[in-house]
Amino acid sequence: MQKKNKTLGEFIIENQSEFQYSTGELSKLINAIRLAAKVVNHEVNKAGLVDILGQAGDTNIQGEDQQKLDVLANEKFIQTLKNREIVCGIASEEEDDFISINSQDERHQNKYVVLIDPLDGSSNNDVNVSVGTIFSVYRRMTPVGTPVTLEDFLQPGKNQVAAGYIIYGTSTMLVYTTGHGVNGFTLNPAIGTFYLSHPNMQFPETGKIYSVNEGNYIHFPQGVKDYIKYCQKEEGDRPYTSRYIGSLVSDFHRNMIKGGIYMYPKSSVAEAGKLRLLYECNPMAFLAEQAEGKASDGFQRILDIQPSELHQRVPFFCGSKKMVEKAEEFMQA
Ligand code: P6P
Repeated sequence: MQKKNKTLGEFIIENQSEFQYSTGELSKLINAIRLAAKVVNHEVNKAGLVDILGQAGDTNIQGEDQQKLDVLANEKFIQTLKNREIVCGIASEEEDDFISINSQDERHQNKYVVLIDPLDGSSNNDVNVSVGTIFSVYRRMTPVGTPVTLEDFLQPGKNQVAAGYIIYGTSTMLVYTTGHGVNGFTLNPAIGTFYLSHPNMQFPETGKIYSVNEGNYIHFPQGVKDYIKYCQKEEGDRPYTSRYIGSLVSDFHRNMIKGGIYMYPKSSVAEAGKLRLLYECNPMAFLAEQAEGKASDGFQRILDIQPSELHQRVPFFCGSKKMVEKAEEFMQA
């Protein structure tokens, strides 16, 4: 068990050898994310004080109104990652296409691609509810020395080499994995340092919280309706508690600590659900499995899905292993 109060920097150095292909690249990559997280955190925390709330007057490829903080978070993460000589490409929820980053010497020597949802749950910005950044890291598939291609981004989630989120909540935390468990770091804003506060985070095997937007109930498949009624039935350790913040990172984080299941199913009005496979479901699924939890689309493991499009959506069931398995039983009945 890792000693608490270690700084993120110390932790990265001590665990450097665990990162495949490591030649100090993990440090640069996570340090880039750490820096961007502190910049975005500063903006999110003062958002109520300056004219940065509300619409940026544009919409993203999802057709969603871009919040000003979305745009700022997107710009900060892209710029910070660009400045490191290890990222050859970035895909973002806020960018229609992927961004190719040529190494300064134009020799395309950078080895990693990063996919981000720069500010997930951003519709909560104006009402002071927690939001988060989600990131996913792969080693490129195409040869080093050539420009990055779409193939480098359309990898199944099981190929991820690192993934995590920053949650801008009552405290700001960076939670990530490189395939050796999940560790949470809390920011001390007074000195701008992240400290290891939640070593070896794990989902309880089961729980009593279910997170789903029940406003969509009438549109859900019958299996989802039946599972929700199962959660609400007075029997054994049920009824469960319903908790849904409308911010995936916040619901996921609470359920990982307390035990629970998060669901964003497909419906008659959203044939593939709402969440995006590449920069929401895959990183959260990697974290879930590394934390002894489970993540599926109701039928197959999220991390096994072969992506076909950059912004494709998938149904998402994620959390305590036994709760996801029970939901799958109802989906597959
Ligand atoms: P709905 C935020 O836009 C998000 O992607 C997740 O963070 C959140 O869980 C979900 O969508 C909320 O969607 O349709 O329930 O408002």
